[in-house]
Amino acid sequence: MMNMSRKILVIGSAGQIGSELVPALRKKYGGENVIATGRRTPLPDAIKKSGPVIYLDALDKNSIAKIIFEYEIDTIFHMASILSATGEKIPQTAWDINLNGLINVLEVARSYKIDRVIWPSSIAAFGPTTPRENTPNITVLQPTTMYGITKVAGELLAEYYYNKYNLDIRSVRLPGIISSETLPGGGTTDYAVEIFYEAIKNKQYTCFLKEDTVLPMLYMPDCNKCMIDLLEADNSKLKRRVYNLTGISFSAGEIAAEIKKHIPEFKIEYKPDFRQAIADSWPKTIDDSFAREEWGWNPEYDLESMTQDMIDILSKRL
Ligand code: AKB
Repeated sequence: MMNMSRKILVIGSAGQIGSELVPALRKKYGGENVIATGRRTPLPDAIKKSGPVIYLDALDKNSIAKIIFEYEIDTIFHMASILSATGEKIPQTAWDINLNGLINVLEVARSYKIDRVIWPSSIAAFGPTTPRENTPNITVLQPTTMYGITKVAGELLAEYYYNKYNLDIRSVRLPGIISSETLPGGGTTDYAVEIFYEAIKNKQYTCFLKEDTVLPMLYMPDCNKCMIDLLEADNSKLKRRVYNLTGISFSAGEIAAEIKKHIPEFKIEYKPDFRQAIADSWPKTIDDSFAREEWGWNPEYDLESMTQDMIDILSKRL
């Protein structure tokens, strides 16, 4: 049964996912019941106008506790994170924000008896020693990026807090997210969003990954669906805290070809940079059968329908 009376705190509401997750949650649970927070990046107007907005630094445990107390929060989405490419430039900061932020949330959540915490892991938890095709849920986790290291440690913390303190924390290893509202920042899969903006504005894109680089991706409407389905999943059906998850796997060349069907003049060139090595250490395709079996995960978009939707939305806006 869906709990419609949640009081939800979203940490990291200005990010690529947060900026679309907050409106989706407000639509479902009511504007006043979803508290959007940010730290530095301004929040979109739509979020400012549709419900409460507060400053929050996840590194400050007391201010998390204050919001939980004042707003009687029972559910937390902890979305604030430094992504893979930025993480390689500032690894110590990535560790600090990603892991100290998470443990603060977990500590406050357990002491305030929070009903549920959702925290995304990533395909970055995998590394070069992981099988790259149809990567299983239970497999080798030896990432070579600081971002990936924080995700593996975070996954272990999630299991630890669940087993030791009975804190109901749930996680998915998100692939690259493709979205039209907010540009991603500092990730390796960002090319799959930038390519649409550049194709529409300039009819040309220089890709920082090689043409045949295949990565798993997910379109934002499916990502929102995933977050809400995971939140509402019946705990008795969940046999683990962390799930593999995927939408569509394609290469840089394949998405470029799909865009060309809509914008025939579109030209792409490939100039791989340091992010190529990160992409090469991640899976190409993911086995998400546990998510499908245990909480009914079933994405809607394929490469064709996602491309069509992105081009429709961005052509109107740009
Ligand atoms: C990144 O590219 O760093 C992220 C991710 C796959 O977690 N989008």
